[in-house]
Amino acid sequence: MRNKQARIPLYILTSLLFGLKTYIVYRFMFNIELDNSMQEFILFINPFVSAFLIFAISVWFSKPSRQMKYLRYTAFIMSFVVFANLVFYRQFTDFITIPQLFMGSNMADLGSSILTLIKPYDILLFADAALIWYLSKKHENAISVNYLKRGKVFALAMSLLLLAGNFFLAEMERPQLFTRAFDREYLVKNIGIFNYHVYDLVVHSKAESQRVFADGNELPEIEQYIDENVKLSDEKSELFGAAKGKNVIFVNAESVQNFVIGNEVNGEEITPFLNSLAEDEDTYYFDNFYEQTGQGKTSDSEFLVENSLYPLSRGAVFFTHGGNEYHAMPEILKEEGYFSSVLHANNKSFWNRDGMYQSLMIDHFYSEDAYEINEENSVGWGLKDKPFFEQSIKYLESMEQPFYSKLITLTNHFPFQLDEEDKSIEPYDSNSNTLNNYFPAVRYADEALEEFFAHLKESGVYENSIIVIMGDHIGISANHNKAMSMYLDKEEITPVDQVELQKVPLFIHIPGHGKGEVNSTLGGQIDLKPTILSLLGIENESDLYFGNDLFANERKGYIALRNGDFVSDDYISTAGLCYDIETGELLDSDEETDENTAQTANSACNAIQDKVDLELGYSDDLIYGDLFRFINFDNK
Ligand code: GP9
Ligand code: MN
Repeated sequence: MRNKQARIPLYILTSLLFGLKTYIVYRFMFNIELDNSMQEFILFINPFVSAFLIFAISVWFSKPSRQMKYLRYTAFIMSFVVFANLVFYRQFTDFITIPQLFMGSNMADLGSSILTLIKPYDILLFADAALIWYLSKKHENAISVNYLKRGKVFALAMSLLLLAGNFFLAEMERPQLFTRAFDREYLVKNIGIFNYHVYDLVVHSKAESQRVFADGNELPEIEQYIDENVKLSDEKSELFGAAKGKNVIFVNAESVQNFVIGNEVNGEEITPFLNSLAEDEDTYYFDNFYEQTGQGKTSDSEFLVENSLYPLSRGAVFFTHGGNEYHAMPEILKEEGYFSSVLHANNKSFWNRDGMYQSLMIDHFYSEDAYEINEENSVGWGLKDKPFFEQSIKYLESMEQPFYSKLITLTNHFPFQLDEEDKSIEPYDSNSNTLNNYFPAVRYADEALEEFFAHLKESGVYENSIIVIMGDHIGISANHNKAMSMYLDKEEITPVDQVELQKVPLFIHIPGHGKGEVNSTLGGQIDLKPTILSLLGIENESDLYFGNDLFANERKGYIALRNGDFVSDDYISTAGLCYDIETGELLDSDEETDENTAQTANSACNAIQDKVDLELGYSDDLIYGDLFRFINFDNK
């Protein structure tokens, strides 16, 4: 037997160092919200628990050299997992999911962003692994232990005990954590990043098997739900057919949030063109409209618009289910003689668009190759929006009409980089460069849109078209709340504010219409497909979808966000808690039942939550089971 004098087995030392490091990363590098001391405590112990769990496995290798090798490599691999999550988090304020890992091309394409996301001091994340490497190599003989059965059983028992203790506390702190998951931050906060990855793997495999076993039996229940809860009335909206036979030009406005509309920075209007458009008599401007995307960002917003289905809570559905059958807007429009296309000056495989667009039955994709891109006309992610629109006009002009074309902009993308000559307004001045630079970038997008309208008018396409402009998702994440609260002149960004910041602008411009207005109907991206089809006067009764025509009188009255939060006319629910939308106050769950009303506000809010959960679940079922393959819409 070697090494009687070893005080502390290397796997325990490795676990302690690794646990400590991970804790420091959780606490100071991720922006994990801690509401009470119990959460603090759980966050403190879970890195040690997972580290112990993984490193204690080394005792089962009987050869000491193998033990050392195991510790060396796992310490590096696990450090890399922490590092990768950190880089990912800096970009998406979220943790990696298994489907994201298969988005290699996306990760590579992050290009200019990724460099801004890696910091020199990140190297320290590998310091403990390097130390373990050194110790285990240099002093292998001195520190190797040939564990007896007792030592092995101890390691195993301790691992399981620690894990059980951690899970018990987590479940106490967040009942139903594992069944409902809430969001990834909760999972990481409670069980740690490694156990979260294991959990994610299990969920992912379960989803995969769902497709294999789905046979369409699930459909009647979903159809019934939609008939009873979504398609609330057969009555057509007043605007049904208002744009019959017209082209649809849809602009996906990268990262434009609603708070910039009508607002100023340093005393200057941020979006003078969009502000004037909002006032225009041919424009409906929706100022109470939400983005509902998940991890798939732009692609999720596209998915919502084309299908009126929800994207997935994990990964980008464009990637994970790009080969499914759908019954998307381009397919429906094709039957009405429309030609559909997407114009976007980026790599065609980004977000797996080339694959997914075929499933959505989009006729043509004008991607990067269709544009002249050089040093002068590009910045950040690629071709600037002004030359993008300018170069797109020739395609629109020569396109077979009627057409449905979606143009996806790019310049106003994190990190909101602009060339000096494109900056018309000064950045904001706060501790967040992201927010500071956001304003000039949004102004650039606004000017690009103004030019686009002018090009459309010159080309003659304008008169025969309706133009829809929609912000795809937020540009400023909760990481910048301090700066955001300063800009909005608020003491802090409350959970209710956070949800409301998910509003994006929606403009529907119908040349010659004359009845436009600012419309404060509660809506979301899920509503675009029924709205556009109705404007074009296309009946679509047999379809399966979860949105409502924004101009319809009877609507569901709530907008589900992809993380399970929702907004209704009266409430905002976030992280499982209900708030009054007017006052922003938390509804008291112990509130006495008013004798005259059957339900307390809280239970009314919970009733909506149940519907939201059901609806998101049904939408997921349709996607996971690839259920559209069982429906023949031609016969309906
Ligand atoms: C990439 C563009 C940006 O082609 O759509 O994607 P995002 O990062 O916003 O999802
Ligand atoms: Mn985007």
